[in-house]
Amino acid sequence: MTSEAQRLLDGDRRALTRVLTYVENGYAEGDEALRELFSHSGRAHIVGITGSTGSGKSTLAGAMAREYRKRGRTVGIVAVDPTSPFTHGAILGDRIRMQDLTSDPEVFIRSMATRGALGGLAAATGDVVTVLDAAGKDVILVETVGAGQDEVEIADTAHTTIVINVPGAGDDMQAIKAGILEIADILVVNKADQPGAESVYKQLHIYTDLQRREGWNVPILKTIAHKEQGIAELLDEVDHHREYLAQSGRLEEMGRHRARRQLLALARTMLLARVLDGDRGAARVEELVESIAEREIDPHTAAERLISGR
Ligand SMILES: Nc1nc2c(ncn2[C@@H]2O[C@H](COP(=O)(O)OP(=O)(O)OP(=O)(O)O)[C@@H](O)[C@H]2O)c(=O)[nH]1
Ligand SMILES: [Mg+2]
Repeated sequence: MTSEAQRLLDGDRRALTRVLTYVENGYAEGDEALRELFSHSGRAHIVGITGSTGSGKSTLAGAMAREYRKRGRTVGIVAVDPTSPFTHGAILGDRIRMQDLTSDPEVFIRSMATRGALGGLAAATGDVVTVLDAAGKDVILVETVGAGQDEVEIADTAHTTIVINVPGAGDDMQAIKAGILEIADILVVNKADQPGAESVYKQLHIYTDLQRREGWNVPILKTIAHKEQGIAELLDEVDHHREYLAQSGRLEEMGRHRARRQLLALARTMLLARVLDGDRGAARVEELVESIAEREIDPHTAAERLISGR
């Protein structure tokens, strides 16, 4: 084992910071660390927190982390910054909101400002989670903005997905429209101190009554994140969900599902990289593109030739 991975396992925070940087940037040192750390991961409970911009994801994550610490559990927080990595104020804001947490050695906060060099958002996030898991964090909170594909991918990584709703987002419940509610294991109405919260709460009840899911009834909780209200109940529901996953066999099933997805995604990337390797590969692609465009060959046959090297 490299000394860096060993230091991380021994609880060295600076080693953890460095390994995360390697992993996020897709450096070879990151791949090496991931290989070594993988067998040490798989213990953490991974919680996805998603919701629209400004719905209070970071505030809620901070409040949850404080409550977890009261319960003696260690925490990792991964904030995946939305669209514009350089101009967005989220990271600075998060620092201020979570300042008291940063002095706690048992809490580790990582804001990801950039998309991973290798496989886009989800791949890098999954690897960052694996590293924090191996570093011994009991709970890992992953914050993503509910804007499209990303939070669905997060639902694939998280054991428990919390979807935040807030009052004042219009009557028509954007989350319902966007289909984000379907990935929720727990629904939260944050900003319950604001007018309209009760109406959002009622709409969510109607929605979940219609949705009835096998084995798990999606709870709906009200929180006031910046006042740390409703947080203990939320943690209880996360624990409750974890128990449900373990007892129903879903936890094991999720592990297999994730393993299959990772294996196939990596194999696909590696195979393609091999086929496209070097100038010859690129030239061969251009030749085949030309042949398809000229209708001399169909795409299916062309792909077979590309792969078999004929
Ligand atoms: N009134 C009220 N304000 C809240 C509550 N929770 C969070 N806020 C405030 O809402 C604002 C946005 O909170 P954030 O935690 O940054 O929201 P976010 O979802 O992480 O935002 P992005 O990361 O930018 O998408 C901050 O000013 C918070 O203080 C709440 O329960 N009630
Ligand atoms: Mg945030």
